[in-house]
Parts: sequence; structure tokens; C-alpha cells
Amino acid sequence: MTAPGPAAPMVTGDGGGPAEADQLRRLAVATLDGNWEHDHTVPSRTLYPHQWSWDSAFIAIGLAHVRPDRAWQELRTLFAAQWADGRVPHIVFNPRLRVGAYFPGPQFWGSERADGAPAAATSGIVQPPVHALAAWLVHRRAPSTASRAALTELYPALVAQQSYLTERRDVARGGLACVVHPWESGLDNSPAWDEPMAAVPADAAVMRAYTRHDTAHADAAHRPTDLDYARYLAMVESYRRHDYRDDGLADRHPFLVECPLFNAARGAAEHALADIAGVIGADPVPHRDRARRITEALVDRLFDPVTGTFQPRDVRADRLVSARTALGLTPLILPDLPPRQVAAVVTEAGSARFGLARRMDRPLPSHDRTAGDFEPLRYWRGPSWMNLNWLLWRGLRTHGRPDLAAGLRRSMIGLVAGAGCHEYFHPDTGAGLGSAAFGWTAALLLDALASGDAGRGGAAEA
Ligand code: 2M8
Repeated sequence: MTAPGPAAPMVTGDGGGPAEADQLRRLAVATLDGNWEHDHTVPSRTLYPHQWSWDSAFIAIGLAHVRPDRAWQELRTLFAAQWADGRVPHIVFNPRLRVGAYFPGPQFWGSERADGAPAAATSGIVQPPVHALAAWLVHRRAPSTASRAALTELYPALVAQQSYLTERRDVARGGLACVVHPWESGLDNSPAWDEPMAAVPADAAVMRAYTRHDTAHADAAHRPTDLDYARYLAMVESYRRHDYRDDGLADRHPFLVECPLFNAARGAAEHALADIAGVIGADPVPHRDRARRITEALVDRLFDPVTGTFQPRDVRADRLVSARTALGLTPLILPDLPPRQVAAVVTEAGSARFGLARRMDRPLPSHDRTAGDFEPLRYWRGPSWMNLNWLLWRGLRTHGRPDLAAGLRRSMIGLVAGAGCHEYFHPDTGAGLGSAAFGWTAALLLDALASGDAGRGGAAEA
């Protein structure tokens, strides 16, 4: 039961030839055009029919190659729903859709009852802050007077987004922001959350009172379980009960985790804001300082010298979670990651757990493929995702590993050439899973196709 979408391309090779690349580009543009909804792009017409925060950032990066005006509009629309405290909600609901088009919908979130929420109905939680990086990349793709004006307009909102995370979410006061819900990480049911989630009291039977929307459009065996969903709802209820306020979280909230990807995105955002500041006449120095402090805190609090990888910290239990997921590789996007950690992450990525190599058949899975709980079909518990691979690809170029970056890029393009713009993919066979016309897969494919020279030629990239 996958969503209908533009037909998978008739690409016979790995997508690397010029004619094949052109076919793939057309497929990606058709997918993005098909998901365009008056002022934003939906991740999927069926599974996710509203606007999602980090999806829009990735989508803007791809749109910059083909529809730059839409790329800016995508970001503007999202930030129009920013809360007064600076949080950028993870979902902005489209009021034109029928009740029940997505669960949990606006009635469940009840954002209108919270202080500082925007006029639009939104969720009350956030997602990884990849938006400043996206804005910077959209500008850099085709710098112009219009793009500088767009950066100038977005800059204060991007700064406020960062301030919210720094000032309100650093529960342990160690320099890292906490996620208060697995949905905030973007990797909803990653094995990384199993340990902290086990402490959240919930009963799968509560789901009898609700109708899940996702399992009507995707195979239930690929999705989070009912017990996962019962816990997801319990965490929202805990946060919503206090009108999504962040004071006192340590005393009352059942899930508080420092996520490597979320905080790496925060650090990358400060680097991007420094670049943006340089273009619009603001001061880059405070951004570079904050970026340095985030990287130091990540290394200090989340790098495990024994395993040689980054692992989330369960703040309530004050310990690193044991699962070795692809989350641990993502700090590679930080240009100031120290050489020791760069080497460790590249080693972890190249191990049998993830399989990064100069010649590789498939992109990296979302979870350690040697782990007992690796599930190749279940969402974030094994399948390959374009956004995680794109982040790693970017990190490899940033840290001067064009050989590995080129191998990864080829495998990403080959994956979509074989299966189409699916939401996620079987990590061994490359079969397409989930939505068949997924926004960020199309967008990041466009970016990978356009960056061919950088990927092959080896220029380190800022
Ligand atoms: C997935 O998450 C939503 C909840 O936010 C869901 O499962 O319904 C995740 O893959 C998330 O990373 C993504 O942003 C969202 C929309 O694509 O779907």
C-alpha cells in the first residue's frame, strides 16, 4: 500500500550517465511539483499531507536547483508559523485539509491554547534545526540581490530558533539541547530511543481510542508499533499539559535526551549563520563562538571513547544509550569536529555496521546492520534514508574524504535510479518502501546530481 507517485524511472544503469541523470532529474522535479501545495511542499500527499519542519529544509536545498523562488517560499512559510519563543514547530497544519487527514492532528496538539503560538495550528514540538544550513545552501546555489534579501529577512528568525534551543532546551546545563520526544529527532522509532522510551509509562490498548492514519497508507510491519504510538501520545500529553512550556522539564517530563544529530544540526546552523552574517553585514563572531561551544559539548557529552562513536545521552538516567545507530555518524557535518572524532566516525561508518566504502552497492542503513534488533523493513530501525546519507556525504566532503564521498554519492543516485523517489529503502535489496513520491528523497537527489563535480573531484567543501 504505497502512495501513487510519478512512475519509477526507466534507468538501466546506476544513474551515472548523462541521459540517465537527466531522467532522474525529471522524476525528482515531477515529484516535487506533485507535492507542492500552494505555499509549501508536503513530504507525501498521502502519509504526511501537512508541512513538516526538517522536510522543508531538505526540500528547499533541492528546490534551489530548479525552483529557487519556491525554495525561499518553502522556508518563509515554515517560519511564518514560528512561535513567539523562537521554536519552529515540527508540523504546520494545512487548514484546508479534512479532520483526520493525519494523526495526531491539530485537535490533539491544541496549539491554540499555548502562549505565543502562531495563528496557524501547529504541533508543539520541534525537529532538527537544519534550516540555517538550508538557507545558506539555497543562497549559495545562485547568489543574487533577491537571495541576499531573503537571507536578511530570515536571519532574525533563524537566530531566534537557535536561541530557543540554547536557552530553553539545555536541561542538563551542559551545552546541548534536549529532545523531549522521539519525533523531535526525526528518527521516530530508532533503536536509539528504546532505552529512554522504556521508562515512559504507556499501554498499547489506549490506541483503541484512536485511528492511526499511517497504517492506512503504509504497511504496518514497516511502521512504529501501537505501543510506540501509545508512548508518543503520552509524551505529547505530558508536554501539552504544561502548554508546551519548557521550565521544569527536568522534574516532570518522562523523555529528555541529548541527540547527536539534533545537536550537530544546531552546530552546523551556527556555522551557516556565521556565513549568512558575513553576507548580510551582521557579526559572524558570536555564531562561530557558539558553534565551537556546541562541538566541544558534543565531544564532551556524547562521544564514547570506548565504542568510538557518538551516542545519545538519556538525561533522566544520565547515561549514554547503547544502540549504535546512524545518528552517531552525523556530527561529521561539523567543520570543526576534532581530527580524532573525524577518524573515529569514518572508521565506524566504514565498519560492517554501516558499510561506507569507495565502492559500495547501497547507501548506509539507519541502524547497525550487525545488531540483533536491526530490522531492514521497519522505518528508522534499518532502512536506508536519503537525508541521513546526504548529511554523511556532506560531512565526508567537509573533512576532505572525496573518495568516500564519491562512492556514497554514486550509491545514493543508484538507489533512486533503481526504485524511484521512495521515502526509504531496503538496505540490502534497494527496494523502495513507504511513500512512493517523497519530497526530501527527490530534493536531495537533485542536490547529489548537481554536485557531481564536487563529489568526484574532491574539493573540500565549507
Ligand atoms: C516521520 O515522522 C512523522 C511524525 O513527525 C510520522 O511518522 O508521522 C519521520 O520520518 C520524520 O522524520 C519526518 O519529518 C516526517 C515527515 O516526513 O515523517
